[in-house]
Amino acid sequence: MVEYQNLFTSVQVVGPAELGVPLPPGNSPRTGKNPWISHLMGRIGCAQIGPIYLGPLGLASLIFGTLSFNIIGFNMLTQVNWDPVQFIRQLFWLSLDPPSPAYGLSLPPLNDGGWWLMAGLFLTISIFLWWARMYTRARALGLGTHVAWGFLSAIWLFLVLGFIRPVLMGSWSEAVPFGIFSHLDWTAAFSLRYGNLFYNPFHALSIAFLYGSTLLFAMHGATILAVTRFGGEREIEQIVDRGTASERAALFWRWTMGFNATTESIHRWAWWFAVLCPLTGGIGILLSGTVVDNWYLWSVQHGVAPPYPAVFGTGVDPAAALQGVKP
Ligand code: 07D
Repeated sequence: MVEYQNLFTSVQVVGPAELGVPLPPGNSPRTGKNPWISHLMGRIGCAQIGPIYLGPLGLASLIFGTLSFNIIGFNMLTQVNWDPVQFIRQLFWLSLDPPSPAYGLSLPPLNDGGWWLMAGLFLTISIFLWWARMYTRARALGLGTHVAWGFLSAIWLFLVLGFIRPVLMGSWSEAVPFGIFSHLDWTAAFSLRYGNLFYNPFHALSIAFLYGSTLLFAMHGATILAVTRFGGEREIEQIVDRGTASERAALFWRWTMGFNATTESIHRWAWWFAVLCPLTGGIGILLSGTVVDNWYLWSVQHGVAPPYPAVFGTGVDPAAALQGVKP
C-alpha cells in the first residue's frame, strides 16, 4: 500500500469514463459525451473533465453574466480611450460607478450611472438563474438542496449591498461600484461613514463565522488527511466500518478536546458557519444608515465600548464632539 503522509502527495482519481446517472424526463442531454482525462486536473481533483450539464437555465445565466461582464469591461475601456495597453495597466483602478446621489432611485442616463444599473440588473438576473440551476440540478440528481440555500445566503449579502439597502436609503448612489480598488475604497468609506464597522456587532458576528469557517475547514481537512493512511478519505466504507480511520479521527478529537463531531455533524458545523457569515453580515449592512448612524456611538451608548477620555477638558461630551457639536 502506498502511504501518503505529507501535505502534497495526492491520489490521481482516474478510471473509465463515468457519465453519471440517467436524468429524469424533461432534462436536456449533457454536453460532451466523450470526456477527456487531464493529469493536471487530476492533481487537484478528479481527472475526468465533463460531461457538463448546460440546460436552459445555465445558458440564460451565462448570457446575462456575459452581458454584465461586457458592459463593465467596455465602460472601463472607454475610460482609457479604448487603449488595450492602458486597459491592462490601469485595470485595478478602473471602475463602473453607480449614479450620483442627485438621481435618487430614478433612471439615470447611461453615462451617468445607467450602465451601472443595467450591469447590476443583468448580474442579478444571472446570479438568480445560476441559483435556479443549482437547485434544479440537485433535485434532478435526487440530492438535498443544501448548496443552493448556502448560495442564497451569499446572494442575500450581495442584494443588501447592491439593492435592498440602496432602495431603503432612497438612492442608487449608496450601492457598491464595479471595480477592484473602487469597491475596496467603497468598503473603507462605508466603515468610516458609519463610525467604524468594527463596532457593528453584526460585522463582528460575521467575522466570527468567517474565521470560524476557516478554523473548522482546517480542522476537518487536516483530520481527514491525517487518516488517509487508513483510507479515511474513502468515505463510503468509513461510514459503515468500525475500528477504522473515521473512528481514529473521532477519537483524536475526543482525546485532545474531550468532544468530537461525527462525520455527519462536522458538515453541519461547516454549513452553518459558512452560511451565517454573509447572513449576519447582510443584517449588519442593512442596519447601517437605516437604523444606526454611527456604530462607535451606538457602542458607547450600549456600554459595549468605553467613551473617549475627557482629553479636551471638562464639559466636553466626546459623543457630541464626534458629531461636530462645538463645546
Ligand atoms: C461580498 C457577497 C456575496 C457575493 C456574491 C457573488 C459577483 C461576480 C463578476 C461581473 C463575501 C456576486 C458575484 C460580484 C461579478 C463579474 C465578472 C460575500 C459577498 C453572491 N472586515 N466589511 C465583511 C473583515 C473592516 C466592511 C464580511 C475582517 C474594516 C464592509 C466579513 C476585517 C472596514 C463590509 C468581513 C474587516 C470594513 C464588510 C464579508 C479585519 C473597512 C461588508 C463576509 C480583520 C475596510 C461585509 C457586515 C463575506 C459585511 C464585510 C471581515 C475590517 C468594512 C466578515 C476580517 C473595519 C463595508 N467584513 N471591514 O462573506 O457583511 O463576504 O459587513 O480588519 O459589506 Mg469587514
